[in-house]
Amino acid sequence: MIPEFELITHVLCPYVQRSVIALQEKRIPYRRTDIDLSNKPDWFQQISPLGKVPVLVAEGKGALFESAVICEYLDEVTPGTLHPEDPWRRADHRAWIDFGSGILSEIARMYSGATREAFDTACETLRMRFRQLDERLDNGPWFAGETFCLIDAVYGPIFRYFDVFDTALDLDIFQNAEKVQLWRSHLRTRESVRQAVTADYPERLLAFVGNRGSYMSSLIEGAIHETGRKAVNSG
Ligand SMILES: N[C@@H](CCC(=O)N[C@@H](CS)C(=O)NCC(=O)O)C(=O)O
Repeated sequence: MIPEFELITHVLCPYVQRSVIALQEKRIPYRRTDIDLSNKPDWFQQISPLGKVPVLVAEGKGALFESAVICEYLDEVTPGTLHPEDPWRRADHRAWIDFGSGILSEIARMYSGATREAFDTACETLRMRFRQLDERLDNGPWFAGETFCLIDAVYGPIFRYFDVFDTALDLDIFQNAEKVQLWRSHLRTRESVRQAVTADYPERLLAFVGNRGSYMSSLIEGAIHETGRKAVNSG
C-alpha cells in the first residue's frame, strides 16, 4: 500500500515539474498545493529544511525534500521502473540528471544576470552544455531510446523554458545540437510533460523573467512591447 501523497509546489518550478511528471508517469494519485515562494507559509518552513519546493508529504510518514530523491522514492514504491535495470546505465542516467540540474542553474544565471556580459556568458555555456548532451544522445525518441525514463522527466521542464523564450527572443541556444532538438520536440508532446504546468505557464514565465530587473528582463520587455506595438498597428 502506498501512502496518500501531497506535493508542495510552485507554479513555475522546474524541479516541481519533474516530480509531477514522475507522479503522472507512475499513475500515482496525489494532491498538489501551490505556495507563494516570496511569502512562504510557516508550516512550509517547518517541513522544508532549505525552504525549497518540491516537498512530498506522505500520510503517516512525513515530508521528503529534494526532487531527485522524491522521484526515486516514487519510482521505487510503485510497479515498474523509470530507471534502466542495469546498474551502470542507471548510474549514467543519474549522472546526466545531475548535468540537467546544472543546466537549470545556468538558465537561472541567464535570466538573472544584470549585464549583457553575464547574459552572453550564460547563453554560451548553455550552447556548450547542449552540444555535450547532443554527443551523448542516440536516436531517441527518448534519452534511452524507446522507453521513457526519469531522465526524460528532468529534461522536459528544461526544454520548456526555451519553448517559451523562443516566442519572444532569438536565443539560438540549440546550435549544432540536432539530436537534442529532436528529443525536445518529442518531450513537448508527452502528456505527462504537458500536464506538469498550467495553461498560463508561458505568460507567467515571461512575466517572472520580465520583472527580475536583469539584462534578459529588458530583452523580454522590449519584445513584449514590440509585439503589442505591431498588434496595435495592424489592428
Ligand atoms: N535541489 C532542489 C532544488 C529545488 C529548488 O531550487 N526550488 C526552488 C524553486 S524552482 C525554490 O524552492 N526556491 C525557493 C528558495 O530558494 O527560497 C531540488 O531538486 O528539489
